[in-house]
Amino acid sequence: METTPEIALALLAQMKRIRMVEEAIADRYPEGRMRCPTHLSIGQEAPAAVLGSLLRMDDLVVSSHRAHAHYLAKGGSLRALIAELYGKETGCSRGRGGSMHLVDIDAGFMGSTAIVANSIPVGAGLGLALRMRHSENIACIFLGDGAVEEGVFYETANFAVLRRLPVVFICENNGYSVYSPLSVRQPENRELSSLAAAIGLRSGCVDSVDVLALHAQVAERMRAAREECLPAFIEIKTFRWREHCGPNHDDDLGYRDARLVDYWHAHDPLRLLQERLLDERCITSVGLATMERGIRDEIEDAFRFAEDSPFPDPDTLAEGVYRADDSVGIPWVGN
Ligand SMILES: Cc1ncc(C[n+]2csc(CCOP(=O)(O)OP(=O)(O)O)c2C)c(N)n1
Ligand SMILES: [Mg+2]
Repeated sequence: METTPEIALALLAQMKRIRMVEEAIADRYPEGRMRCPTHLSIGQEAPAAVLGSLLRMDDLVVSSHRAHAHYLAKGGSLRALIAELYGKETGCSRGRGGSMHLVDIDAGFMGSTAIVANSIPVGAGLGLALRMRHSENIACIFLGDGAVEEGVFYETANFAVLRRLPVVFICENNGYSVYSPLSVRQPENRELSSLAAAIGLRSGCVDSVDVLALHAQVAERMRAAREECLPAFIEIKTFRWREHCGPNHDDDLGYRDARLVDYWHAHDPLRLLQERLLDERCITSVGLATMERGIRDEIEDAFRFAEDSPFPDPDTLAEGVYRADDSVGIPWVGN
């Protein structure tokens, strides 16, 4: 698929939106009204934006603890995300789940969970359901490099290969599981994509610095996965800018080499894409300001909505996320 100027602009808008939403969350977090742990994707917006542009509305997605970007890029409601962080009844998990438990079934975002790797088999189950119904849709599983160290990843990958499930594993490799770099978790020179390839997944590794190149490479791999109906693993090299959990920077702790941090700040995929689109006159500085104003308005609206929404009635907490009369079937998969 050719990465047209329209796609490039949509990628820029989505990445900007994700970053501005998360910066707004980080700015307001110290007010103490978002009482859940929050894992931000600032710096690593590119994989979510690219997948969001390539997945169809009726493809299905699962993710894990760092899921705001995936949820938003798949079309999850921003108002319901912010209300969830505020613990409000109007949140996407009715205020019961917080930042790590996002869901928007209408958008095909089937859920994110806090236990590393535990949404991986759920994604394969969605793929199995799609295959059994001869659907042309795919299930996309977002996971981090740390999740590849969980046994359930291997069981699920094996099952997906065995049953030729329409499943794409998107591994955001930011090089760290909390404070531990890959170098203390995996033998030297081992690529995660080679591990996945050894199990039989169509596998490859791509860099996210050049967002348009990333889009073209992922588009080709997604096309193959869809048309040949073979499960795939796409490792995307990326970098988180803030602390593992929370709104702050933690580079003073020294667990990441300063040169690595400097490299990624100098090669911010979002800034590089923006500069390129300005250079190539795909967008003017006035157009950019209009884009930013629109996003800012949307964010203001979402925070106002969250603040004005009620907390859950304590007597209803045992109801869980879905009310008894809610239809929770997957519209395209059937009940
Ligand atoms: C089963 C399990 N073990 C440990 C944790 C604690 N934990 C939360 S996030 C995380 C790191 C995961 O790293 P990665 O998958 O690379 O995702 P990233 O945070 O880098 O996006 C860990 C160990 C957990 N939530 N679940
Ligand atoms: Mg990681």
